[in-house]
Amino acid sequence: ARHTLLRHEGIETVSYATQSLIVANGGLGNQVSRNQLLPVLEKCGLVDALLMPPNKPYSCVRYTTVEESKKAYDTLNGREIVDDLGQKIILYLNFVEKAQWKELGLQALPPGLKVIEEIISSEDEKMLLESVNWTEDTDNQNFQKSLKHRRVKHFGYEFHYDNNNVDKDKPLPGGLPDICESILEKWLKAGFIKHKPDQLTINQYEPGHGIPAHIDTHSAFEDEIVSLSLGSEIVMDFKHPDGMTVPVMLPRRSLLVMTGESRYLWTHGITPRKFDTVQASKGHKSGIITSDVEDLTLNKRGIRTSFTFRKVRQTPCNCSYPLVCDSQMKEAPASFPESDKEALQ
Ligand code: AKG
Repeated sequence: ARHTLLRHEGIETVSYATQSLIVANGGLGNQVSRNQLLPVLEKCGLVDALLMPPNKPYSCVRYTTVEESKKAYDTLNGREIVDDLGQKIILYLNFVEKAQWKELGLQALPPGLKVIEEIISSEDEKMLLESVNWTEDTDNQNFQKSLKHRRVKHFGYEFHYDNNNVDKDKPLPGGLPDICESILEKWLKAGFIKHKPDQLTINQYEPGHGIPAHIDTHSAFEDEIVSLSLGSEIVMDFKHPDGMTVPVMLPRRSLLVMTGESRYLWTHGITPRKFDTVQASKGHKSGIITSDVEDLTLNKRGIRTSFTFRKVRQTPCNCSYPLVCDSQMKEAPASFPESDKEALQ
């Protein structure tokens, strides 16, 4: 374990006892949560800090005294624990000079992005979830498909994953479900949304499911795209073309509103996995998952159903992001990744 850490992560372990230990295999990236690891470590002494970096298979613990960290090394090195998936893993410990982790810069939500919490009541949530009939067959007017990593259903217009667009001349009969009407009216009146949507995609994600990172085709939909999270919270990743990723918690019953830069320039996607890395102290409140490694843990995903509302665009897009705008480019960009196209063939 010592050599692997050194080689891949640039972590220097030392052969003498210090207050701090690297706990290999005891990381969020290994499905070991803070709630699980901390009590194990605390049996050996007072823990001053436990740093759990996102997606890494190790963590770093600092005890208040060297005696305590020595005790942890003697009792826990080579010890078996059970991870959050019920699998046995063996911890390997090594002393390090300092428990530290290079913090990423301060993060902010992508410009134009908002998460409005508690936008609907639990009763409305139940009603909306019960209104989705997943058993209808595909002859039905409202197109439904099982993609590789989720189930989808379209209303108003069918979204074609092969060309990432809608057939504007062929609206689906029936429009949006009646049940959405009063909810959308309320949001318009309250100023949460600016346009009345005419297209709805319902996605259902089991734990382990996801959606590839994508930008909704500019020429297909107007600026404002909103998504209602039902049934369970999830972390959605927003990526800037420069490579910066901002993970954002979408709580159950919240509305994600993407406008401007966040709608046109940043991709959004959900990584297919069973656990999300979340802020330990915040509960499941919305917003950025920061890189505060002293405050991260794992959250088991549940079944999430999202209602994504959009307004079909009738004129070419003239946004300020021509490099990613299919209306302003000679060749159409491939905005939805191959994996979804394949799943539909
Ligand atoms: C899509 O259907 O294109 C989405 O991005 C869905 C987003 C969501 O599940 O909230």
